[in-house]
This record gives sequence, C-alpha cells and structure tokens, in this order.
Amino acid sequence: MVPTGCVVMALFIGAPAGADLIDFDSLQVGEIVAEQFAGMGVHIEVINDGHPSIDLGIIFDSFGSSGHDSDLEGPPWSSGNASSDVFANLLIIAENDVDANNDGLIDDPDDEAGGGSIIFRFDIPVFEFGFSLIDIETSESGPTASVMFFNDEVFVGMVDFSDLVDSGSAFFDPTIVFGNHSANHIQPMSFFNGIDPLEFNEVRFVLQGSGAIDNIFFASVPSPGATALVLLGLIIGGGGRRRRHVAQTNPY
Ligand SMILES: [Ca+2]
Ligand SMILES: [Ca+2]
Ligand SMILES: [Ca+2]
Ligand SMILES: [Ca+2]
Repeated sequence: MVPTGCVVMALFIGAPAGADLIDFDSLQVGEIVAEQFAGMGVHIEVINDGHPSIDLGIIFDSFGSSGHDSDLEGPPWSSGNASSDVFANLLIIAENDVDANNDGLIDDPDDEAGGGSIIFRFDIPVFEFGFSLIDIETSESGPTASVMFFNDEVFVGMVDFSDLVDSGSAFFDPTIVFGNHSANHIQPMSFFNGIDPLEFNEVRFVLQGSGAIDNIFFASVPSPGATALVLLGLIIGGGGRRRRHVAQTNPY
C-alpha cells in the first residue's frame, strides 16, 4: 500500500549513529561492483537496458586515468552544486565488458548510453538515503529518470530527477543544475506516513541515459532532525499531509 502521509527530505547535521557513506574510492578502476560492501550490509545489482547482456556496475575514475568519457571527468565540472568537487571513483553501468588482458577489470570503462537500473539492497532497513549524480543531462531527467524506494518489495516512494529542479515540487533544490558534464549532491531523502518515518531496504536508480552515481549515504535510524521537521510541519501546516521542503545541510 502506498503511504498517504507527507514526504519530506531530511535535515542532516553531522553523521548520526547508524549512518554510513559509500564513495567507491577503495575499489579499482574497471572493477565490477556487487558484493564489496556486503560487510556494511549493502548489496549492489545492475540491470543494463542498452546492452541487456552486460548487467554490470563498474568503477570509473573521474580523474581520467582510464576510460574514455570526458563527460565523467572532473573537477572542474561544467555545472551543478558540486562543480568544483572531487569525486575520484564513480559507479557506472558498464557499456562494454571487455577485459582483454584478463585481469578481472574492465579495460576501458564507459557508461551505458542506453541507461538501466542500479539497485542497492540493504540487510538492515534504512530511513534516509542520499547520493551524488554526475553527468545527468536535462534530457535524461525527464519523467522516468528517477530513484525508487521499496521495503520488502513494497513501494515506499519515488523521486523523479525532474522533481529536483521543479520549483513546484516538494523535492526542489535550487542548487541543483543538471546538464552535460554536471555534478550534483542530492540531499538525503526520507519518507513519512504522518509522523512515522518509513523504512526501506531497496533503492533503485532508473537511468534513461548515461551518467554516474557516487557518495551513497544511508542511515538506519530515523533522523531526529527529520522528525522535528515533520512536527514543525504539523504545527505550521496544521496537518501532516502536506509536503514540505526545507533548506538543508550538505553531508558531503
Ligand atoms: Ca567517489
Ligand atoms: Ca582488464
Ligand atoms: Ca559514455
Ligand atoms: Ca553527457
């Protein structure tokens, strides 16, 4: 059942207990990403829409030491709220799986132009989820480029990337600018049913084109700030059914 309560993005100050960040920087360029973070209770799966036989998530080095896609190389980036930020390794959907030298690493990492899904599954339920988006272009942030949240395969919520740059959306963030060679930090998202924070154990990115993700932030305990904001919303809005958006602190 889809919750009818309000949806807010959480205020995040500091690193609350039970929160963690995956920046992919400990992995090798071209490395296939799947169970490297199982020790943190996180499992990653990729479904490639452009090349359905290559369902691989791999590491791309944004410093440009390997791989051949300048759209994923920076800083500096051409636009976005993270245009001067260093990302080092990024996670992409592999457009090819060539490993000619048989070292287990994809030789020339490139991101899949045909899009696909990047799925994160959590052993322990999560209440907050944030991330960074690299080279997500306006044409790719249409109605179906999104991030979806599920709990035991039951739909919890969804944020379309176009919502993030839509001033009429509860998820609007005026600092975000999408475009070719852009870099943006997306603030942690939480979902509520009334004042009850909703847990989820699967997050699914659905990309319509090329691009990369990084800085996967997740928290397994509800943010006190988020709860306070909902209570504030109850006071100001006179009810918990209203969507609210507030200025946030960047966790990255
Ligand atoms: Ca990184
Ligand atoms: Ca190789
Ligand atoms: Ca590419
Ligand atoms: Ca591009």
